[in-house]
Amino acid sequence: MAEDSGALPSKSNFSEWYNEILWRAEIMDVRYPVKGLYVWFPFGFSLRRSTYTILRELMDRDHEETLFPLLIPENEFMKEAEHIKGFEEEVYWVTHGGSTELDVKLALRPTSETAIYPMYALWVRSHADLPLKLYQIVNTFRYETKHTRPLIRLREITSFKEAHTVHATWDEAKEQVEEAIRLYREFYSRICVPVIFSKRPEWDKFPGADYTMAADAIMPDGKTLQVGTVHHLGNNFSKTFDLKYEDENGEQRLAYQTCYGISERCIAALISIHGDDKGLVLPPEIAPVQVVIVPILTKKNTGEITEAVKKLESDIKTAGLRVKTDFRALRPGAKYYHWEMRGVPLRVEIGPRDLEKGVITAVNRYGRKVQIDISDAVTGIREQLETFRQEMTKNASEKIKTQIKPVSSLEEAKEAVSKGVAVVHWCGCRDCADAIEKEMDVSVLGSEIRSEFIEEKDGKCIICGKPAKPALVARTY
Ligand code: 5CA
Ligand code: ZN
Repeated sequence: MAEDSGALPSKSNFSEWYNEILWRAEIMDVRYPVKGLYVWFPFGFSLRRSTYTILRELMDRDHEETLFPLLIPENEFMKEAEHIKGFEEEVYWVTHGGSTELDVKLALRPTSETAIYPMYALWVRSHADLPLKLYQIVNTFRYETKHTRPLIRLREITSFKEAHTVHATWDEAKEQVEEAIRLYREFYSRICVPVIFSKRPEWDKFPGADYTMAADAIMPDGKTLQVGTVHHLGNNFSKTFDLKYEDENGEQRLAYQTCYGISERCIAALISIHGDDKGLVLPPEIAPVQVVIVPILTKKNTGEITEAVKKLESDIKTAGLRVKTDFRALRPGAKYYHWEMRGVPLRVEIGPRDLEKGVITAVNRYGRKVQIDISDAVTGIREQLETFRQEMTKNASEKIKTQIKPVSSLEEAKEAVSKGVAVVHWCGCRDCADAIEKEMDVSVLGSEIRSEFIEEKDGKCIICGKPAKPALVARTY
């Protein structure tokens, strides 16, 4: 669907590189004629499917999957004051059925609290119904006014995984927030994307939440991308939607809630952090094609090699790996280029000399070459894939370490945010955050940092000098 001609712009020009790779690697087509809406190419959709399979697997451990309607009646949407304030300007409204004006306007969900919680109020009767943990993977709509970008800032978020839980107490909901953070950490570690969790400042929390914990990834240009959030909703929504349960003593009590979400931004982060000048670099677990076989055919050996290739392909498939053989009438170099662009972790070549020696040549996406005994090829291939996954994780950790810098002055912070995240001491007050943000084009992302890369050491506020905790400061997407 995309042409194989022309080179990718260098990744040092990240913005151009990003736009181009989505097209060349057949992830998204940006030519759909509505701003902020994009089309998944089948190859991109396959990457989405394997990525969301992991997310589903993690959720399915102790959540149940559900599916709520896309449309939310205006009266329900307008119940929770903070929530309305946060989303009012971002909602698309359905006002007509044909030419008939609707009695009650319908909102396209920007997120599903106000669709789900009226039903939760009907479903939850007693403490025996708690905790309740459901999730859905759906599209949501937000009329974003900032610059839209494929996979990053969408007006139709196509892959919104949202979980909504109900608990008997505030503390249990807090424990669920911690559990969700653990799940998201595991998810991001499975797709080899390092994330930093922190607590968003009061003024930046989710509309209607008690507090918000957010996961940020650092993009190659040093800007951060919020790739997931976990919200403690307290009893703010349960008050509004009359979500109560009967406790052990027969008394009616308000429930406590959490919600947490991840969108296709996870794929944007994955592509951006690992891709290189040749194209995508994908972790084996989610690569649509895990192994590509390129036969090196000569006139004399065509039959023999074709036979060996077919046997190998069938063995790899039987082992449960996603494999493709490229028999196209192209130079091997053109095939390498094609599959490197699509991030295939391992390429296997079989030529006459390999056959003579009883081996196959395996080249991973970083270009490292090894020979594997053909008689036990599947074991060798599995080992290579696992080694490659470890290398991807290591590379990402090394990269992020260079992008995080503890600083003790505004001058140093300015320098640090040109390359990544500055870790400053901040007292937590709004005035000091404003002062930092005014000084440079950044956001104070939050404190209470959860990251193996950052030390949680007390200090003095970089602005006012009062006792302070470390906080993340960065330019953001
Ligand atoms: N109801 C809560 C939890 S599901 C909620 O909506 N939280 S949110 O607004 O923070 O969105 C969850 C995540 O979706 C964000 O952390 C962000 O990673 C992603 N997201 C938000 N807006 C967009 C957008 N316009 N395009 C792509 N991803 C988005
Ligand atoms: Zn201060």
